[in-house]
Amino acid sequence: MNFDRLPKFDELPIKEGAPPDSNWGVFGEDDQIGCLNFLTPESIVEAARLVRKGEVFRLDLPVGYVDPPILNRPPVQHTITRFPVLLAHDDKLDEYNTQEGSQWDGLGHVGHPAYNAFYNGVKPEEIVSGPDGKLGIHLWADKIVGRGVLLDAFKFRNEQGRPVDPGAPEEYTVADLQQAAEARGVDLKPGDILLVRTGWLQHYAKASPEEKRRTGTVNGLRACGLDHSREMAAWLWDHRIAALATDCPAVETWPWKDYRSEALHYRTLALLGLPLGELFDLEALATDCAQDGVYEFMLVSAPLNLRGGIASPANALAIK
Ligand code: UVW
Repeated sequence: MNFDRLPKFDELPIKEGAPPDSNWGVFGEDDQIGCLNFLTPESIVEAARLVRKGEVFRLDLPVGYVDPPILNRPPVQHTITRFPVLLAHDDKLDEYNTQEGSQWDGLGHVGHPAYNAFYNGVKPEEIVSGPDGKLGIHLWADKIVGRGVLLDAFKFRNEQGRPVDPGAPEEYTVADLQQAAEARGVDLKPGDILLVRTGWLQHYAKASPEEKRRTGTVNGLRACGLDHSREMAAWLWDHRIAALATDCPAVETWPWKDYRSEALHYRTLALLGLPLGELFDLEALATDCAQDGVYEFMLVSAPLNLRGGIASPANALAIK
């Protein structure tokens, strides 16, 4: 597919009856993987060339690190069970929510309330567990491999003398991201898996137990993030970003300004089919990028092969 021929954001939608600012139909009537279509065999081969020093960065937090998990999700219970006959053990995870920590939001996670639909017009009743479930996370099981790029927006804003308070719903704009890229000589390319460090996770690491308890609740959570503007959606689409992940809880700020129509979740997951990664651990990677001045790497993520699944632990590695 020649991505240059795809419509620009201002030319969307291309399909009659599709919502404004949606790319529904661009990757096909029945497409279910959205912007992951930007990842091609050629881009995977290119990404492999970015492995130069043999360093591997795990991008997910340990399971159970965010304690309690945010947005009232239950904490996972891990027990080790003893095998009856052999000297052997198994694991048992109870109450495991695939979004308890570092995670991908699948395209069945959030739909657009104004259209009562998910990406590409999928209806809520089509999102079901099992192989017939539309937009299931299993469709990504072998898809997320490509060139990762880190923008350390938190560091950039600090250096600018315009620090962001990660524990408040303060926004990063398109201009912040664009300038953070330019400051480090990063050129975005079609098919990039874009990682944005917002500073939220290093803030959370220093929080008191009381603050962490408050952070776990829907009403108590306060977090910085990307702004939810039309301009942001346009910038992501026109750069042909394949997936976007950050170190904050919702990619965009929390609480959202408008739960009815304006959230970045609606603009990306529902209207563009752009996967969102949340609570990615970008700390060690950001330190390394600052040291060697290289902000690109191979990124490999193998989501759960859960048929009809809604989301997945990130299971992500950046390899330099
Ligand atoms: C919701 O948007 C409800 O959750 P998350 O921020 O985990 O995607």
